[in-house]
Amino acid sequence: MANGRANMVRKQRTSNGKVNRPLKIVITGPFAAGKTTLIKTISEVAIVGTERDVTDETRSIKTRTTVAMDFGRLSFGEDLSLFLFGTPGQRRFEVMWEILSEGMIGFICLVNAADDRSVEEASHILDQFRDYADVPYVIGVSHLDEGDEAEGVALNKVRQALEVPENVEVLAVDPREREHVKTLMLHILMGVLTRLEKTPAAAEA
Ligand SMILES: Nc1nc2c(ncn2[C@@H]2O[C@H](COP(=O)(O)OP(=O)(O)O)[C@@H](O)[C@H]2O)c(=O)[nH]1
Ligand SMILES: [Mg+2]
Repeated sequence: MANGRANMVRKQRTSNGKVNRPLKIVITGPFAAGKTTLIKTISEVAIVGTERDVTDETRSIKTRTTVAMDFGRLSFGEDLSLFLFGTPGQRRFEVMWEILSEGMIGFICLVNAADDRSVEEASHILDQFRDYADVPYVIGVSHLDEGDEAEGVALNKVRQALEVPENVEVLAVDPREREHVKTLMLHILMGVLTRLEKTPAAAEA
């Protein structure tokens, strides 16, 4: 395990000699928020997932769920790639959250705006992830097409419910739409790059 992880985050040397490493971004959020869909939409490699049939009462919501993680990759130019790790949403798989958060340089928390329980659960997940590491994050609000509120109202409700600080973005996203997901990725990337510039030592670590 230790070895596998070391390989996963090992530094890459690019053709111009610059040392470079893949940046790990975690996609978290409650059950059925759209995490697996988001990674499938944007990943350049076939997603490596661990979905299994749902066996409990949530079966009516969807029939497959992530039990360990989803993995995908997204590159920007030659020098920059993001490794995307999607977490399971259900609390009984919570042990995976901390493992997946190790070494992350940012995270996205997705929340289903059409479901109050999802917003409640996101609040708990967000607290956990803020605890794991002090890294930039953005909130992606999904299922806006299913609610009856105006987008601005729904986004504000989520911001308040999750007590999101003013400097953190709460963005609308349909995880099925490539352009939406790309925009979300650019926002988290900007947050990460801004943070790295402010703390150059962290970039060398
Ligand atoms: N209508 C609608 N469906 C969505 C949206 N986001 C995700 N879904 C659907 O919700 C279901 C659950 O998504 P999934 O990616 O499995 O959720 P996960 O548990 O967070 O991995 C899938 O059928 C998605 O297509 C959205 O913004 N609008
Ligand atoms: Mg999933």
